[in-house]
Amino acid sequence: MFNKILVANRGEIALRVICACKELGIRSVAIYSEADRNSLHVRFADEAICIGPPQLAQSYLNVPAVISAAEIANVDAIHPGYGLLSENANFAEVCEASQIKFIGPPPEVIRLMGEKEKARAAMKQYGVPIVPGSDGVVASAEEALEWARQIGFPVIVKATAGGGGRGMRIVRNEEELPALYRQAQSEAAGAFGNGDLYLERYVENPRHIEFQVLGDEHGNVVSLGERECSIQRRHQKLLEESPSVRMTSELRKETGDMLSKTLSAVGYQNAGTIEFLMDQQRRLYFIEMNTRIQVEHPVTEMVTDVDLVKSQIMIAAGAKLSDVLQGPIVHRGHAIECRINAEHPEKFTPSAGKITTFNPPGGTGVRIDTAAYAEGTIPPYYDSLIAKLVVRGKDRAEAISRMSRALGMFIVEGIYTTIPLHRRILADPEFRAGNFDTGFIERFLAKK
Ligand code: MV4
Repeated sequence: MFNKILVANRGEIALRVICACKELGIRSVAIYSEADRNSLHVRFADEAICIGPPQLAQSYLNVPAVISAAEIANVDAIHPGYGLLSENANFAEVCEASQIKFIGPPPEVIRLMGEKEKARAAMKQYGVPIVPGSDGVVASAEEALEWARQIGFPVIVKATAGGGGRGMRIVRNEEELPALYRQAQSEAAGAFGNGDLYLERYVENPRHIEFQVLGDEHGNVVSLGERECSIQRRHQKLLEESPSVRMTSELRKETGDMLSKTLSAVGYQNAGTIEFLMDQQRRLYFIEMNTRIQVEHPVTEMVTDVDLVKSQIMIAAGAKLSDVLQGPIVHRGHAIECRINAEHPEKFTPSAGKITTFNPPGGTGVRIDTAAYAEGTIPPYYDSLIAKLVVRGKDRAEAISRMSRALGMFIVEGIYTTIPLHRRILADPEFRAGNFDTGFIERFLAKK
C-alpha cells in the first residue's frame, strides 16, 4: 500500500480524498494556493505545501509546481480529484515519468475517452448502443449535410474535444446547418484548440443517466449501477439521485454486464462514469465517458455502501477488485444529492465572500461533504461548489422528505447559495412524481 499521497485539488473533494487516506492509514499532503491558506484541506492533511498565487494556471493547474511539491514531499502517488488535472493525459504521463503513481487510468485510456468521437467508436466496436451519427469526424459542412440527410433531422453537432456543452449546436433543418457547423467549429477551436466535430441524431428531451464502474489492474471491471442527473442548468448538474425512477433491475444488470465486458477489453482501471441519454422508450445511448471520480459519487456510495475513493486508492496500489469489494454489489434504498453552490439565486453568477453563519444539518441518513465553515471565506477564483448535501432513505419518498427537512435546517449566511432553489425543486409536484428530463429546470424556472 502507499505510504503517502499528494492531493492535487482543493475544497470538498480534497478533503474527501484526505478522509479516505486517513481511513487507509496513508499520510496525505495538501497543496494550496495563496488564496487557500486557511482552507480545511490544508488543516486536515498531514503536510501542506503552498504552490503559488491564487490563479488556477499558476497553482492547481501548474504541472511543474504540482510535481515539484510531490517530489519534495516524497509521495508515492497523486490523487487528482475531479476537474483540474484529473483528465489530463499529459499530466498522468509526467507523473509516470517521475515515478509517481497517478490515481486514475493509464494515459492512453484518458486520451481515448477524452476524444469523444474515438470513445464513441470504441464503445460501438464492443456493441454498446450509441446514438446514430457520423462515422468519425466530419471534415466539412458539406460532409455534415450528407450525414444529416442520412441520419435525419434534428441532429446535433458536437466537438470531439468538447465538454460542458461547449462546441455543440442543435440543427433542425438543412438550411441552418452550414452556419451552425461553423459556429460550433470556431467555438471548439477557441475553447479546446481543436475544432474537430462529429454528428449525432438529436434525442429530444432525454434523461441523463450515468453508470458508475470500478476497474482494477487485473482486468476486472464491475458496475455499481446508475445515477440520474437530469436536473441540470446550463450543463451544470444541480441534483442527482440513485436509482433512477426509470431504471429496472433487468436494464441495470444488462447495462452493467455490457459495460464491465467492454471496459475490461479497453483496459479500464480506476473509478469511471459512462454517460447515457435515455429516451422516452427507456432506450439508453452512450454519449461519453469520464475517467475520474465525479462530484456526485456519494449518491452511489450511499446506496451501495462502497467507498469509491478508498477503492480508487486501493486499486491504484494494485489491489484486486475482489479484495476491495469483498462481496457482490447490493443496492439498498434511495439517495439524493443537492449541490450547494455559492451563487446568486436568479442570476446564477458566483457569490464569493465571507460566510458569516454555517449550520449544516445532521441526523439519520444525512451526509454533508464540504470544506466550508463559519467565518471562512469563499475565494472568487474557483468553482462555486461549497457543499454537497446527500441523503439516503429506504425509498424515494423517504429520501425526498429527508432532503426537504435537511434543506430547511441548512443555514448559510454572508453569501448567496442554491439552497433556496433546491427547497423549491424538492417541493415541485413533477419532481416528486419523478416526471422530468433534462429540460426540467428550464420549464421550472419559467413557470415560477
Ligand atoms: C445530446 C443531447 C441530445 N441528443 N446528444 C449536453 C452536454 C453533453 N454532455 C451532451 N449533451 C447532450 N447531448 C444527442 N445526440 C442532449 C444533450 C443535452 C444534455 C445532456 C445531458 C444533460 C443535460 C443536457 C442538456 C441539454 C442537452
